[in-house]
Amino acid sequence: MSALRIGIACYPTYGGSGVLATELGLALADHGHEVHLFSYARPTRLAAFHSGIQFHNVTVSSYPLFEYPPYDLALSSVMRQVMAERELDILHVHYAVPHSMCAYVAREMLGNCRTKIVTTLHGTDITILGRDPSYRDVIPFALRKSDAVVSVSQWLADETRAVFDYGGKIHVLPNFVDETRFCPRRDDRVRNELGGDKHPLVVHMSNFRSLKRPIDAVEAFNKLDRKHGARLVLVGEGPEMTNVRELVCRYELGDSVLFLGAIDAVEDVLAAADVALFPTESESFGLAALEALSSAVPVVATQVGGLPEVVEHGVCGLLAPVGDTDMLAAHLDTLLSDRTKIAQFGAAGRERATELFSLKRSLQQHEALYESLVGAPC
Ligand code: GMT
Repeated sequence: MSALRIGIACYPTYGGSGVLATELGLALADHGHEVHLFSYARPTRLAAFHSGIQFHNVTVSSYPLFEYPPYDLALSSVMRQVMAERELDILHVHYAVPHSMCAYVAREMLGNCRTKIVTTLHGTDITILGRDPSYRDVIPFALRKSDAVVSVSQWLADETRAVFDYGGKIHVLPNFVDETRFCPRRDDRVRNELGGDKHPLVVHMSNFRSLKRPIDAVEAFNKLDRKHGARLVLVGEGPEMTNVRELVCRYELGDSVLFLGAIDAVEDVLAAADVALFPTESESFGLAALEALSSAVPVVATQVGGLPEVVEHGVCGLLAPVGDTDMLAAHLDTLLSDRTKIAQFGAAGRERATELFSLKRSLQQHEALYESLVGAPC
């Protein structure tokens, strides 16, 4: 396809939507497209200079009247400027609130519809904000004004229809993984450092919000009753961490739980693990679960949201109802008791990740979508 001029708006922080948007931008730039990234800070994954990507930092002026400085207006203005100067073909916004509405306002200000707007829904922009009276009318309005709406799972597409009574087309373009980064471990250095030469390793990786139910990770792990001498490796930081520490103390699990905090090289830790554990309450997709599969690590998770689209129960992981820590513990036990099963599930997960959720496949899907929109009548 011919090179396009593509704008991408996202949140810059550690959340999966910002990571995916940035990785997509990098892949599009590597493929010869001109990419413009909009955010209020440089996304963490855009650390290095890339000649194909320009970063437009959105700054919000303060003013004595502003109790809430209007980021949305500042973003719309920057979008409009770049749309006009570079004649963007596509403006792809990630996470509906407020990015989708900003894209619409920017295009209205410009007064022509050359730039096609794509809105990708990531999860809580629908499941939480979509039900919030402050936002529930504006989100479907912005979706109807988008030229294409994308959801990261079939479940989220169905949920969007249910929440908004939205009848437009929703393209399902799942999360993707860089399978060269998240790959099976090549040596045991990190695994040995974590004690994996003596103890099976169960890893839980999240932002430790209550939604991720990290407490259930500790509860389920405790129910193993030290049977396998396993270690629970906790990766990430967040508001529930104090409660997690307290529970670890109460169960006297201090010698079996490792707190790694928020680290960049999560791929090394994931690949070192025997099992990855995600007891989450709600998940539109579950990028971390996909990264575990790509690392050939079986997943024990909750049967919720889009997770069953990622983790095939009984093939590359085992699922349990939300809050059922007995069943989560039983699943951990099943896997930790059988190294052959761990290897089989791991291989199946790696195959699933590389076949269905590769960066290359997602790039093709996005390019095909953009191509279908460019030049289309308004
Ligand atoms: O919706 C959120 O909580 C934030 C969002 C993010 O920015 O990380 O997470 C969602 O988007 C990810 C990327 O598409 C998905 O993998 C996560 O499952 C999803 N989180 C939830 O649905 C809770």
